[in-house]
Amino acid sequence: MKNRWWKRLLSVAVICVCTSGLLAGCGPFGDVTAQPDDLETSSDEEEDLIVVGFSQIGSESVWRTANSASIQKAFSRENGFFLEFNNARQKQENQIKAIRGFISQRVDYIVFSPVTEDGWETVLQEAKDAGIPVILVDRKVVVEDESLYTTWIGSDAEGEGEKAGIWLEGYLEEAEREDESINIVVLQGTPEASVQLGRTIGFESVAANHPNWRILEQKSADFTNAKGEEVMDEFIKKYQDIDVVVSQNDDMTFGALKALEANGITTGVDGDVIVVSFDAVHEALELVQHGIINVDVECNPEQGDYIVDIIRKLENGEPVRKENIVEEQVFTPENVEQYLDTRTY
Ligand code: GZL
Repeated sequence: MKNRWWKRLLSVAVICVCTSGLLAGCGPFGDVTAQPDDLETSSDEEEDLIVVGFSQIGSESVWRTANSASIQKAFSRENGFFLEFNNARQKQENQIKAIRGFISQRVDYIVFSPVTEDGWETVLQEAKDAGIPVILVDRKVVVEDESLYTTWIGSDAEGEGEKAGIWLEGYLEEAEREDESINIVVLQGTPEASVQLGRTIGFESVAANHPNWRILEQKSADFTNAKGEEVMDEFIKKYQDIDVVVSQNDDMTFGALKALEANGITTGVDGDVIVVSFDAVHEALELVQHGIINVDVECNPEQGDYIVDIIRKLENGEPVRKENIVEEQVFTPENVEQYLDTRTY
């Protein structure tokens, strides 16, 4: 285990600067938080803490909050880590500034979830030149030189989109509506986010097999509740006959349900409109249980332990896969009951 006393000292010094910034408001580049009691003098075991700089996209959704909780729980001092956590508030420039801050602090690892796919080459090259491994989590980047990051852990977004389409195929068949003209609107996540593109491509790949499925419009509601309500209201005013709402995360679904209800439109198992959602956070699964949401395709936010396992392997000089997909499932009113009490988010 590399002796990290000088990094620890520097990190504490930087924390002092950022914390003083925090005392006067947010840190220099988004919200910077460090582990509690970081100002204690370092002792032997502390000198061996693995210093991780984490740039989180923001706090736009229930899923993101669960993802952040998973990271902060996994990268604890008890587990041998010193975590510096930055919330970029949905801005790529804040993520880039945070990563540059981690480079100047010479952290041991940089871990981040890229808000969108493009625009990372320069800062990732800087991290590579500094000899700091970069681990991607949740969303992906598009770079020519894939050596700019060590590995990626996350969900198969395209597979999630396909699962939604396959579920809809089965549902319509069972309802003997497989030959009916089906009007679909799609609430998309953040433009150019890998997960939004993946879910879109995946669902479209299934829809392409059904000439009677008409995707009336796909529009970004940026993964938020408020925008979901706003865009759904627009769809309702624009299209007279919507049969299916595909919403690429539960927060947008919550907003869409408000707009539908405000217009007297019912949803779910016995409703006017079929609702297909993604993420499967607890609050949404309760709506699946009550038949308000027809199906929820899980996107597992609990990636902290996966990343810790990968860092342990890297610390021991063991090889790691370039891509690591987390386990996920699909929830419907028929199967959700058995999971509700045991899920942690
Ligand atoms: C999915 C993740 C998405 C979630 C949203 O991997 O990037 O971002 O589906 C979150 O809830 O905002």
